[in-house]
Formats: sequence, structure tokens, C-alpha cells
Amino acid sequence: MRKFFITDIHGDTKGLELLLSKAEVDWKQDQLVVGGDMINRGKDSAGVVKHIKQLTEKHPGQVHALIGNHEEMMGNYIKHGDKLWLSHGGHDTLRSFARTCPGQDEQQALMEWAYSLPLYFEDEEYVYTHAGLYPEEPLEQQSREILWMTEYEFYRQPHEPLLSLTGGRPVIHGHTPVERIYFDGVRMNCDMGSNTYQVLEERSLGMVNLTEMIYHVYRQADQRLETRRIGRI
Ligand SMILES: [Mn+2]
Repeated sequence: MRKFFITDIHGDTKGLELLLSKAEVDWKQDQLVVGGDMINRGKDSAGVVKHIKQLTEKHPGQVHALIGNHEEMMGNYIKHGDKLWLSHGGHDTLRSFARTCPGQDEQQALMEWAYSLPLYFEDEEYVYTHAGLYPEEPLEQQSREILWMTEYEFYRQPHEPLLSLTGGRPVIHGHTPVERIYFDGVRMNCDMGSNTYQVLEERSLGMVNLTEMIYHVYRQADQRLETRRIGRI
């Protein structure tokens, strides 16, 4: 059994599909965790959500999807009319859902699934979440503010309280684009800036193989796939 993590897909169905086949995920035994921010910015938000939802239904217990701050914004718009989402690509995402889902009900159900996902997932080795964790709050009582935690805020926390919160397990996350994936023994940021990174050439989607400590990178500018070793710091 191998463990995979992908996060911040941001509407790139093609990248997602290429990485899934490149990683040769064995759906009989491997585990895949999706770290949130499936939607906004890219062209096919609804396609990504639909694909991930299908994977969780086909392989329950093996595929686990988490909420990101972009799904949170969508939920706040749908439930409370909070317009923040619209300035983060919500208009295009609404159109994408309308295109992808034949009926209003299906559209509603797909969106609701995405914004009702849990804040974290844990296994015996790792804790997975979108952006970060507050060491002073128990895992099951984390504030929803963790979805917005900046890399600066998360990485300035000392190691010990964080590891005592997780029972010694490192935290696997996304949220802030990075060009390379590094592991400091406590945290690993796997967001490679899909449809987000300021520098066009650096916009990528990463599929992390935590078992072999490697990651596959799909570079959006030239549509190339690369495999790299996770850096240790
Ligand atoms: Mn993101």
C-alpha cells in the first residue's frame, strides 16, 4: 500500500488525470488524500470535483477528500450569500458547474458535497489538512480559520507543540504555492501553484508519493511531466 497526496488542483482536470495515471495508483490498495481547493482559477472546477467525488464513491476507505478555503468560500456564498467567493473566480466556477451538471439538483449536490468535506484526515503516519493547524486546539476541535492559515503562520510554530497535537505525526498540506516540495520532519507543503503561481512557467500540479518520498509534477505551461525526490531540510 502506497500513500498519495494531491492538493490545490484548482480546476485542472487534465493535470489530475495525467498525474493519476503517471503515479499508477493501485485502487485495490493504495490511499489517496485530496487536500482541498479543487475549484476556482482553472477552467474545469466542476470536472475536478466530479472526478474526485466519483473516486471517493468507487474506492471508499481509500480516497479521502478535504475542504480547502476555496470550497469554504463557495459554501459561504451558497449558504449565506457571502460574495467573497465571486471575486476569487466564483462566477467562472458557477458556469463550470452549470456546464458539467445537466440538472439543477445534480449541480447543487455536487457543490454541497465539496463544501461539506472535513477539515482534516488522519492515518497512523500523517495528519492531512488544507493549510495548517493550531497546536493549542485539539485536532477534532480546530477552528475553520485553519483553512486560511498562511505558510508564515504555520511554519513559525515550534515543532514540539505541533507534534504533541498530532501524536508525533507530520502534517501534510497545501494552500501556499511552492516551487519545490520539502519535508522538515514536521510539515510538508504540496501546493505547486496550479493555475495560481505568479510566474506562469512555475504553475504546476504535484502528486506526492509519501511512501517513496517522490513527487510527480505536471507543468501547466509546457504540459510536461517530471518526477522529483522530496527535499529534506
Ligand atoms: Mn489554493
